[in-house]
Amino acid sequence: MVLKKFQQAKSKQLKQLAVLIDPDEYTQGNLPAIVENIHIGKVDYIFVGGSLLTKNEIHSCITTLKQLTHLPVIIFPGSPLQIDEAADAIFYLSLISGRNADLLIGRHVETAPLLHKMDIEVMPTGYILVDGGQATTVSYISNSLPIPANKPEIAVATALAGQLLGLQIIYLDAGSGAQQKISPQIISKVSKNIQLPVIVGGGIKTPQQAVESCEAGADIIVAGNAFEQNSELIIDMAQAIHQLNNKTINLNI
Ligand code: 1GP
Repeated sequence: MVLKKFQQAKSKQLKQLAVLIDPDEYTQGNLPAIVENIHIGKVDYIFVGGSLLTKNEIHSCITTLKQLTHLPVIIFPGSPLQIDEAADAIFYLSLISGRNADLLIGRHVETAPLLHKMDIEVMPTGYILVDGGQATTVSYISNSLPIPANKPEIAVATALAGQLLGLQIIYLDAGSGAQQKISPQIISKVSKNIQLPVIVGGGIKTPQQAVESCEAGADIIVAGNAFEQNSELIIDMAQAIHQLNNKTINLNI
């Protein structure tokens, strides 16, 4: 169970890395190379999806990934069209930073009967967009305002509401390709106030930024864009996170 893995790592204060694969960018031709670096780096998870996909490639992308790796493949769906039983799990996203009823309950009602019959782990997730310095595809497509970057108290209140509603994961996202990643201040305040695993993504481009986000309280770092230019960066980012984990393990001995 993927959620169990998130919870177990958090309980041991171990940080994890997920690589986000955009099915518009990867084909059967270039997936093996990125998966090779994912394996060399000992990455923990592969997320697949996007706010707007222009090609109908999600199924072939997921089935190719499942042939190439035993790592959990988790759908990060931008729309119900991205549901695919070939994946191990799906984030059942509620966009709790927004006030778009469709993304708070409408899509869930539409997809629940289908998901209920599928052999796929459904993970209730509070999805929180934070302003990353420019309009992103996700804020435009979701027709929702991100939380202002200088208002951590709103992010904390939103995450707490998600936890009280029974969601199991909080996903803080500045949006793919964000100019500015989410600040350590927001990550730290949110993670100190909730007990759920916290995923942080959007605009994380360097190992240092990943480490900074982990030190602030992120449990899982997700990055995608940066690896599209340079997939070897996966290895460096994973190593930086593993070094942080080694320090934690040594402290606990
Ligand atoms: C996934 O938005 C993140 O939630 C990924 O962002 O593509 O900027 O790494 P990047």
